[in-house]
Amino acid sequence: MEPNELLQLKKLATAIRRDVLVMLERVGSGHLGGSMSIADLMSVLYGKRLAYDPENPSWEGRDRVVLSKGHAGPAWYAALAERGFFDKEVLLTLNEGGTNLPSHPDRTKTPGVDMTTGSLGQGTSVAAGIATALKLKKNDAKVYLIVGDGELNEGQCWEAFQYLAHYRLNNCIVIIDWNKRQLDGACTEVMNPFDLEEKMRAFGFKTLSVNGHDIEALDQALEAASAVKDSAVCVIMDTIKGAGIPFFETYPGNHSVKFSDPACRVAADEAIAAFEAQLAGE
Ligand SMILES: Cc1ncc(C[n+]2csc(CCOP(=O)(O)OP(=O)(O)O)c2C)c(N)n1
Ligand SMILES: [Mg+2]
Repeated sequence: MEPNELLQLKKLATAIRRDVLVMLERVGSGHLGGSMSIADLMSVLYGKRLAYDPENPSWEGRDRVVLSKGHAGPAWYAALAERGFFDKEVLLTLNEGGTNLPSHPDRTKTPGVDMTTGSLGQGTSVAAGIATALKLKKNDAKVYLIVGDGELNEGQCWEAFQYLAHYRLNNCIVIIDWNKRQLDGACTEVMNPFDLEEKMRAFGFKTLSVNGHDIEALDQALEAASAVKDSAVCVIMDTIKGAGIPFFETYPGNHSVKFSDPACRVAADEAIAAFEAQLAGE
């Protein structure tokens, strides 16, 4: 990757992290950890890999994104705003009455949001349906399905994966955010997912593993995933819940942060200032 392209993608990831913090702190609480773990992915998708037109969000040729772990909506909204789907001021309406940015994505409300999600597991089935429809229509667009590791507790995911594998739907790239934590603890303690790569392979997928915070590696993994021809494909992203802000990486309540805790406000304000300085300095 050209150094300048890498720099631009890093800046986009930083802007997404900054925007998420500003949004969540303003509204007083929200899903910080799972938003931060996909910030670099959102940057690579919206800064490089996806075909889309912010002026025409329902353009038929667009790649589709299904954020099945819908509670990470703020990271998606930040990416969409940064890439011109709507004004950045709209971000400040997150979760307000009448907003177009509900805490969980709603395809009827937000330009660029292709599927309503939030009830974990369901996004996997609709992504499989979208991928099937695209194949039937001979539309070469891809579906990027983002699934949480805790979300995999939902049996529905495994039905959808079996379907994707059986029909060799290589146009649906399954991306698992392996941040090792779910709502109230470590995945291995709450409901052990065991070896995800081995498991997906046993389900008939071609699998790739990547550091989900290494932008260049992520881009390469998605490139390789796009080139898979004859089978379903899954990218397992090794990530950190709360990534990018050391305080929140280790904060036990990093799934849904309450900013009534003064320590969280201080950490968020310091991180926002640091991100602003980085963005201004480059
Ligand atoms: C069907 C369903 N059950 C429970 C919830 C509540 N819930 C929201 S997020 C979450 C944990 C998800 O963990 P994970 O998929 O690992 O998300 P991440 O770590 O990326 O935030 C749960 C149980 C939900 N949204 N949907
Ligand atoms: Mg998780």
